[in-house]
Amino acid sequence: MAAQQASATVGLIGLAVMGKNLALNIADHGFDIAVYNRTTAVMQEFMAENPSTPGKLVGCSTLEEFIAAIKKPRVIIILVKAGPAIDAVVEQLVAAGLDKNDIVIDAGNSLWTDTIRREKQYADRLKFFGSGVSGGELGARFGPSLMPGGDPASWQHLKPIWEAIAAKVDAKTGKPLAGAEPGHPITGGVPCTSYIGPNGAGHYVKMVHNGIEYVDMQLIGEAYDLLRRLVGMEPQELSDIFTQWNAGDLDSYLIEITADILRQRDPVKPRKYLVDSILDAAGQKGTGKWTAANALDMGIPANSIAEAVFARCMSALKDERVIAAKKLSGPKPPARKAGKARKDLIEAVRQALYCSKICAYAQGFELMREAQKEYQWQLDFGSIAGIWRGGCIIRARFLQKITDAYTRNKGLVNLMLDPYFNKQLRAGQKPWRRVVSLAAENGLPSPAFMSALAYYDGYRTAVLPANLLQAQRDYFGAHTYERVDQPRGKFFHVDWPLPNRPQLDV
Ligand code: NBP
Repeated sequence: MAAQQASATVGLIGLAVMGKNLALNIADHGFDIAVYNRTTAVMQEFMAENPSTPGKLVGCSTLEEFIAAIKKPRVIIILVKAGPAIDAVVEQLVAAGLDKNDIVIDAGNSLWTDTIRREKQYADRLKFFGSGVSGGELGARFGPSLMPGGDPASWQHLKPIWEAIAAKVDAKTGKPLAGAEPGHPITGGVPCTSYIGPNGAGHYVKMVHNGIEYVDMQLIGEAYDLLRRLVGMEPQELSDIFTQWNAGDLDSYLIEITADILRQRDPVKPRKYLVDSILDAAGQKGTGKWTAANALDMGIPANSIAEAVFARCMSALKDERVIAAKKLSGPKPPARKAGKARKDLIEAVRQALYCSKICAYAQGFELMREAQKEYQWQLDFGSIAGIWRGGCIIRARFLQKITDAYTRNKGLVNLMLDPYFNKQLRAGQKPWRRVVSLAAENGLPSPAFMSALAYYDGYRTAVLPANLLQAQRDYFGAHTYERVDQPRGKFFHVDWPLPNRPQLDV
């Protein structure tokens, strides 16, 4: 179907998993949409597979045709592989005749600093805008969580489309509204999108979302492992436990799919559970690493986010671990638990998971708080938690509690200081400590549980041993120290007693 005239409200480039599903979501909401893909056959197949949609699909074989098919000012969504492909597409769009008032939205997982750079770089040729999109294939199709960042005037053009296609939550309960089907989208409810801030703010918030997602997944993995090896549970029993947990405070998409996964039989060996046939070597695409690296750059302790990335790195050392398992000693496997001991331990793991989750989110929100200072953004943390309530991978009942916390106190310094979360941590910390102790005693790796507890204890400790560390730095490198009895920012040095100290810079 070739484009004849400018009839489409919006255009989309890149018809891989995300692009084709987002295009259908947009069309389901009645927007006519022009679509283009570098490999024309992909576009043709997409058009053939979707002969009739509520909004018209306009398949375009060339970028010139594509541009001509969209009404001005053009709103063009790019969903191609993040990185140099974005620049390549933008340059091609300009060459094909894009107007300087046209709005180009990079909806991929781009590094936020690239978005900041691109907005400046293309400023005299087009209006570059960045938006995080979360929820994978199904989210894109039936309602993703959308994190738009860029020029507020450009947002006004994108807003009607983004609000229409985003996931929706119930206005009162904050629960995601389900039941969308092809051609029948959800129209009521509160959309899981709102303007995040200028330039790279949307992509930054999406990156932190992914960093938190890494910890959420790692924590669930550790809970599974502890229940299996400390308590002695099998996948079907574990599935039932996760189903129970999903009815309480831990109610979330990731807990729900974990319950499903654990009851799945192996299609090749049906007597086994599939989880036992899957190799324990995790992949990663980089957004968790970006979050951890940014935390290091900004000096923000996001240790659980970093540990979740390292845990995937450790898992990837499969061959080394198999050899080391035979050579490095550790405690014997614990005895299987029964009766009350078993029930208590399962509940303790649940509490440890909830407390650790609070710490992981506290770290993510601290990061965003620091980033907004660095980039002069004014982020609305309650609204960001609100956007994540539906459509995205970390959607959870818990996020409503975060929105409530920032509604109570917009200037909340750390999530753990909010009365609700403070109370949860107070109530859960005894079993949490017990679980971490048992993991250490029994040689079971639980880096996310352990680092979350270290974060909690570090944050609530008024005097850390950094006094000794500063003395060491002054001793070997004359790096100076501040005194407890003097104002901050005043630095001292002492001539330490040993002669011929090497002058090192650490
Ligand atoms: P991919 O990231 O796999 O990219 C494939 C698409 O990019 C195809 O349409 C391909 O065209 C196009 N492309 C490439 Br590769 N290089 C190009 C170039 N130089 N010029 C023009 N087009 C080019 O697609 P995806 O998985 O749908 O993801 C799209 C974006 O959304 C990514 O940034 C991804 O990180 C992000 N994201 C993905 C998910 C997910 O669940 N997959 C979730 C959230 C966000 P071709 O057909 O001609 O090769």
